[in-house]
Amino acid sequence: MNTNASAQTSLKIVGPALPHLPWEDRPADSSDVVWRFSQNPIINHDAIPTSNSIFNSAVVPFGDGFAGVFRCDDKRRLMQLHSGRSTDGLHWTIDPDPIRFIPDSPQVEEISRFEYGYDPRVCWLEDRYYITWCNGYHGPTIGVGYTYDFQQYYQLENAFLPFNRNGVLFPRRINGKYAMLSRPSDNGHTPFGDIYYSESPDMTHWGRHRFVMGPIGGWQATKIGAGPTPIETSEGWLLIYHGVLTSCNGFVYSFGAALLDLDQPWKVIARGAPYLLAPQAPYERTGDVPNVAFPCAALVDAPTGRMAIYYGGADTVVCVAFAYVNEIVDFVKQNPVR
Ligand code: BMA
Repeated sequence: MNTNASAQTSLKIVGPALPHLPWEDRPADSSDVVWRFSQNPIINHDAIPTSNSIFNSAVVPFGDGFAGVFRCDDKRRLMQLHSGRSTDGLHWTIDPDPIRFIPDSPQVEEISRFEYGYDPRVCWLEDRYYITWCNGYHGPTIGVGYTYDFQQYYQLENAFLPFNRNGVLFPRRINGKYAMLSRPSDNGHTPFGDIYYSESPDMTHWGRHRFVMGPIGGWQATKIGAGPTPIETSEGWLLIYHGVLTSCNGFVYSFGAALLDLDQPWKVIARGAPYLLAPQAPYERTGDVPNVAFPCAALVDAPTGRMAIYYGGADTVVCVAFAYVNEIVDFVKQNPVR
């Protein structure tokens, strides 16, 4: 059997063809559903002169190549967002100047003083790239902005009151509304955290909040949070999410997957019991915050189901792992939380 072929499936993936996405076949001696890029990390902590660390970052297809928003903690240890471009998705040129959002309206100007920004997500939705991030406004909440060109960025109202983290947009309207997952939190190193669903008619007013899922034990015992933009499939939305375990040595961040109902995404169809990837490589175990694998983006080639997951390693570097969407869906269905 060719272990590099994706499993036979009738799964349909909604999305563009992306034949040039970064890719490396599964190692011959591996049966893992998610496998690491052999050249990890792809971005080192000092990729720009001012950076202490670059991690938890989001990328999308853009033009002939790729673009993204990167979390760069600077040498003052302030958390900044930077724009980046790449032709192959692996070698990145990161703008040395941080993003400064332009208020989209006079009302937004009132809240637009940049305190800090981290853990960005980027989502192509209708006609532009939306950015959501953890935005400092009297504590962490979900900042929302957009760009057309990854040069000028515009800011909208924060989606929620503090405290909230891990705001992740769905890539299309659901039942006519914009839709977002988020994780209400506290002002510190939150020891709890459930994923909620919220909707909006206009990307400004968010409501009709619904509980999606919470921590359940093991690698996802303490808190969970949505990762990359959910991937639409004929079996439901495939959500990759991080889960946190509290060990004697502090938090351990791994990631796994769940399938959410297409029309009512707060309904969980299946949730994988085992993790897909836990911090086991040296660059996930050692860094500014040890034992962290934190996914913020995924590139998918819809016709083949090949997928490149971008995640931060140990709050220090950017890494990539590969998978087939249909294999993750099968894995979740075959190894569900009961
Ligand atoms: C979370 C966020 C992430 C970080 C993680 C581990 O609360 O701050 O950016 O990767 O902690 O430190």
